[in-house]
Amino acid sequence: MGVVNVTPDSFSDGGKWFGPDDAIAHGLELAAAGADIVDVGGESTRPGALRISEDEELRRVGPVVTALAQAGVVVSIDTMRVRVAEHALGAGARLVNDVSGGLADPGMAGLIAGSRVPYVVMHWRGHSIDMQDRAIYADVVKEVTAELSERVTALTATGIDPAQLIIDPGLGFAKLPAHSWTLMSRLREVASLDHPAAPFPVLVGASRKGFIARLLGKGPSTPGTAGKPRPFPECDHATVALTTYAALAGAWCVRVHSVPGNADAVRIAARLGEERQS
Ligand code: PMM
Repeated sequence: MGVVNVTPDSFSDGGKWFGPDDAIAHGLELAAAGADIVDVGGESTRPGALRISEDEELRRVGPVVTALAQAGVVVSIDTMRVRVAEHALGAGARLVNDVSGGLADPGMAGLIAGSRVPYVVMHWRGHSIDMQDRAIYADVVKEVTAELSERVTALTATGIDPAQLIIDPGLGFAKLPAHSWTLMSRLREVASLDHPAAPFPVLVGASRKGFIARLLGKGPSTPGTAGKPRPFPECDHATVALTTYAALAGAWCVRVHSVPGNADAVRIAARLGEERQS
């Protein structure tokens, strides 16, 4: 899954594809480079980000979803809002990626149940403005899987088919770097939720996240110290390393900002997986 952030301020590539023409060209480029899905989002979710209005979100993503879908690209809409998801599905999007797992907008579950599209349910504890205050865990794997299990139970109770659901540990969302590393290293446990339909397909969004930038940056990596994180675009080789690991751990999809190295890593892992099974 290649990412098109139609935002002026996203975590890792904010402002680069803010105009619709640049965003559309970038989406086509990601698809040509081997992305099976292009994820279009209009709202930044970097830690501390303020929300934008629904109309502004629609204005940002509408033309991009329409043009990419018309060009035959499989488009995913990255939104927490039912109205944006509905508009995007009407414009040809085929998957809804909701970082709030249905918690931000009570109308989302009804749309997903009615439209039967695949739906990414990410682990989320609250909006970006203060999400890092909620990064408190005694056992991060246990708590994230329990909270995702609760979401899956609530969503399927509204009529969503469990086969529509893809789960995501939400790396960096209400997580300190140590939490993201633990979750990343134990992806198979994340997939095995306490639900009759488990294991679920897992999507991993590690690309250019702060936990990578801090590990590879200069100096001490403890938040609040003078350690300087590595700039985000320089984290792409490390992202490929994590993609290889995720794919070998059985992940269904990786959400990445730069496609070529990651597409190769997925194919390498698939080939190794075949070999292990033979
Ligand atoms: N991360 C971001 C945005 N959307 N969606 C899913 N499912 N998983 C993620 O980890 C995720 C996401 C934030 O990353 P960006 O702003 O750097 O693209």
